[in-house]
Amino acid sequence: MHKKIILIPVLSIILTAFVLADNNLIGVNESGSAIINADYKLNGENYKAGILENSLVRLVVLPDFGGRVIEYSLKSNGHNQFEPSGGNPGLKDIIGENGESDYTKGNYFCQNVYQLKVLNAEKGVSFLASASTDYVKVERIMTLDPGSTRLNIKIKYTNIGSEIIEKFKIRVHPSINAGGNDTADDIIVVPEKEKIIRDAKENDYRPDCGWWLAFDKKEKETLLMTFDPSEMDDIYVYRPGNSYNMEYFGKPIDAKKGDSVSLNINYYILTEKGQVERLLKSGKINVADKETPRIINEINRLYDSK
Ligand SMILES: [Ca+2]
Repeated sequence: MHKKIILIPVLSIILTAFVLADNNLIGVNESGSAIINADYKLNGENYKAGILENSLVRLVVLPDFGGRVIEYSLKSNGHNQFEPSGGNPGLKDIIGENGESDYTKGNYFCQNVYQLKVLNAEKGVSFLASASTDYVKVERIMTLDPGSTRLNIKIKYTNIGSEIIEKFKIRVHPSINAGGNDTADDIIVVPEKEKIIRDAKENDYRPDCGWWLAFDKKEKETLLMTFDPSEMDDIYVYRPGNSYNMEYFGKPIDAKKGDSVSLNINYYILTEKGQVERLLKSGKINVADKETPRIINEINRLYDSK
């Protein structure tokens, strides 16, 4: 008898969610929801969007616009940590139809149409965005964990043509604005083992510490990215003024048919003093031992600054 009483409210919640989503809701569980073909307006244009949500964050992917992640926002205040406007918005793959990474040449995946589907994630909610040419297949899996702001992204590029592709590598280009609007308040912190770098300007940086972050001084919000340094070749900041990129490159290989390159990264949106410290001390992130206390003190000081 008790089981029936418990089931009724659960069912009504699921049915309500279906109605609200106009029948486009194709995945829902206790961790969150996944919607495809939602209407989405960006800079005056209409798009079809995929939307992943959990209790804390919302992720919006535009399959027809290069599979871009155009929104990674906190639900509490709507602050989108990716920059959705400008000439090359959101997070996207910079790889050409022949597998090249030079953006000045060729036809780019980030300008083309992706397929988007909902995956059955072990936990959380998950999308796969994919696109192919005759030469290259791009796959990007994006997952939100239950009850966490963590966004996990697994990217794989595969040579599906008959020719060898030289210096085949992952290149991900996110246009970033920590804390939502106003990039003037953002500090980009990049750690390197041998020289500790703060408030990064345009440059290449060694990826040897496995993390970097952008911090909005006014909103007290941090966008932290973590990665495995052994998978990463280069991290790069470009900061012309109104928006900035924190771009990254995987290790290059000379890829023959069937060879793949891949990269696994995590983003976190952190809003409280001490959260960066806890993550850095959790042992999942490599930092130079001698510098760890100094890095943590400096990050905590950012939260205390006016
Ligand atoms: Ca900002």
